[in-house]
Amino acid sequence: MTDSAYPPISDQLSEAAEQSSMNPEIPFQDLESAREEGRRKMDWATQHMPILEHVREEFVADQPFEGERIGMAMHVEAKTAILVETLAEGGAEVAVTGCNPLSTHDDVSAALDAHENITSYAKRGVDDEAYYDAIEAVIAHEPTVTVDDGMDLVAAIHEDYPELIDGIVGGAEETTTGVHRLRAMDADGALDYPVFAVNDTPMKRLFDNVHGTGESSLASIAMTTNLSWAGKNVVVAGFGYCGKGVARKASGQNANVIVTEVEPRRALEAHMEGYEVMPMAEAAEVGDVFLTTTGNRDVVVEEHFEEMQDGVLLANAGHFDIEIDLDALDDLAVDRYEARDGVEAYEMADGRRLNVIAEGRLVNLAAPISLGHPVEVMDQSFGVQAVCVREMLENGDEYDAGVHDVPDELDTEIAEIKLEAEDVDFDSLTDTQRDYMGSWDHGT
Ligand code: RBV
Repeated sequence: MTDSAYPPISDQLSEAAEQSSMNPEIPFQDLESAREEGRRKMDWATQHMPILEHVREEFVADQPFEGERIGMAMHVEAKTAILVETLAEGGAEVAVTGCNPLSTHDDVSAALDAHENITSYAKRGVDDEAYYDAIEAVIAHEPTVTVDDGMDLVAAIHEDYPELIDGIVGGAEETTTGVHRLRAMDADGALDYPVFAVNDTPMKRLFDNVHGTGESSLASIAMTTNLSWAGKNVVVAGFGYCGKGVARKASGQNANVIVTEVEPRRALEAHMEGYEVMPMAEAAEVGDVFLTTTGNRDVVVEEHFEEMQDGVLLANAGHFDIEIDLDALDDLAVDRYEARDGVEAYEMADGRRLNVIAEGRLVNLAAPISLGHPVEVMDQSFGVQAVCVREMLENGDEYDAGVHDVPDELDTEIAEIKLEAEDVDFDSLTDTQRDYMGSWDHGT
């Protein structure tokens, strides 16, 4: 192991507990009760994760990860914890930390850290320095496989620990932003080991990005504000898979959905779906809620804040907190205060209040009451992650450095496990049909 002094969550919580009689804000009086609560959350999640249960049974029997070290940076909460345990029970030593300073559940992190093959460094509310110290602590385990959500682990290894790359078989990336960063890195010739683009599989994107982001973002905003969607003008920035999900679910909650886009075919698609499409400069004047899903920076900026109505809600569902220009908003504000848990009101000179939810960070995970995507969709995404790690370790030689699509048969395997668990039967091609689909010499 390379050097890292950053302590695992158990040490951090034990120290916090010692001080808890002085600080009533510390939620867990002792490490043991934190672990029990974390385990309770995981027990609930696992009841609704038949795919990981299936994969776990296979891994326990086959021990495909014996002797491997898996480094992970993901949202450390109950569902992710089931993935982490599944990999550990397949024989790996796993070191894990968060991929967002606000998405960790400390109790779950503590429960994971109790496992003999797992070290968890994830802690909620860390500053930038501690966030990166924890990433380094994971890297200090010298992983042979990395699993990222957002690519911070891959980036830190390439920038600061390139000597470890020879020992890394490969990696897997969970999210759109991470895959985007990886592809940019690959195009620059700077990515030195193979990484699977888990995000881009049908089993991830068509469910997690669409339904997961749609449901959990809207639920988090509703619970954080106690406000209704019905009759609101909801501005969805970006009509990618996440934006489509948010738009569809908001529409289902009786909101009037406005979409902003920069890509002509997506703008047209949104228009043909029946949403209003307009530039953000116009949407700013009429929106009640603004939800960014673009993955790009500076989507809602000063000129937009100046036009917004009193009381608007601003939230981001993209991976990083760069979509809403909070520095500019802060500069415009004459006052700032916490209007509710997870809601920061910025008061303008003319008295208008613009309310930012979860500090402009990934709202479905970073608001105080957020729980991330629903369990069922994460079961699918993490099922794909699990078989990708297996594939990388079984057939790593077949993958050159760079970004790789997940082999379709792995994605199909996960779909079949899920359909069987749901007791959904479906058809298969006859031989004649298969021949027909594979031939070109038939016409009218
Ligand atoms: N995501 N994870 C959760 N563990 O509760 N919820 C969402 C969870 C993932 C999702 O797959 C998405 O691609 C990514 O978070 C964005 O960081």
